[in-house]
Amino acid sequence: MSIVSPGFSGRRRSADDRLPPGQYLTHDFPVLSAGPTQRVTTAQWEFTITTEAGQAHRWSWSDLMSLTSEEITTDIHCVTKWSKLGTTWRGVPLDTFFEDIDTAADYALAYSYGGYTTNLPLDDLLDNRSWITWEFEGEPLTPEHGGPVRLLVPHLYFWKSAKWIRGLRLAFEDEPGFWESVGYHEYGDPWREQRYQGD
Ligand SMILES: Nc1nc2c(c(=O)[nH]1)N[C@H]1C(S)=C(S)[C@@H](COP(=O)(O)O)O[C@H]1N2
Ligand SMILES: [Mo]
Repeated sequence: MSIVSPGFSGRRRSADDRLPPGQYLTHDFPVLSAGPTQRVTTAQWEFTITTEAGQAHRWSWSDLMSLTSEEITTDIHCVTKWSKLGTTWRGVPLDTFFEDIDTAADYALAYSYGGYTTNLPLDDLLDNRSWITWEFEGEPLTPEHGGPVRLLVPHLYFWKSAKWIRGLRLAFEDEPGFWESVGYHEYGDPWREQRYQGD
């Protein structure tokens, strides 16, 4: 299955229309990591969703591989002002993981191997807008770009797309993640240019 996300409509929209305010186009793929590149093998990798009631649901790499995946073509926007158009990924929508999860939580805190965290409203993970991904442009995700598995949330600034994703903690209250706690915007919509707190 191939998914074309909202905002991506191929050649019919010019690159300019697809560039949020203050962003410029890049054709390479910059690496931005707050700490060292994590080296996680697929055998070690595990993904856990913990509900507000403390119930944990876990998926191994082979569990992940058994789920129906799709190809995603989407634009991505980094808060440091680069945007990259028409990137292609393979992944499983978060909706799939939430099928059997009983939650009334409003927020999710994504956490990664290495300790990185980022927060977002649970709704933003659903409705086919966010994916657990392991391929970029048809190749396995490199460790520098978050391999073996990263979160992809292309409608928000790219710092929300946690590399080396390890799990999600669901809660009734919003808890700032790594960048959010040092002044980045809690939501981070590139179209509203929500870079920093107060934007
Ligand atoms: N685990 C982790 N995920 C992360 C980061 C990080 O430092 N650690 N940086 C974020 C930021 S600020 C950006 S712009 C993107 C960069 O992804 P890339 O290195 O694949 O371009 O990853 C995001 N996810
Ligand atoms: Mo970033």
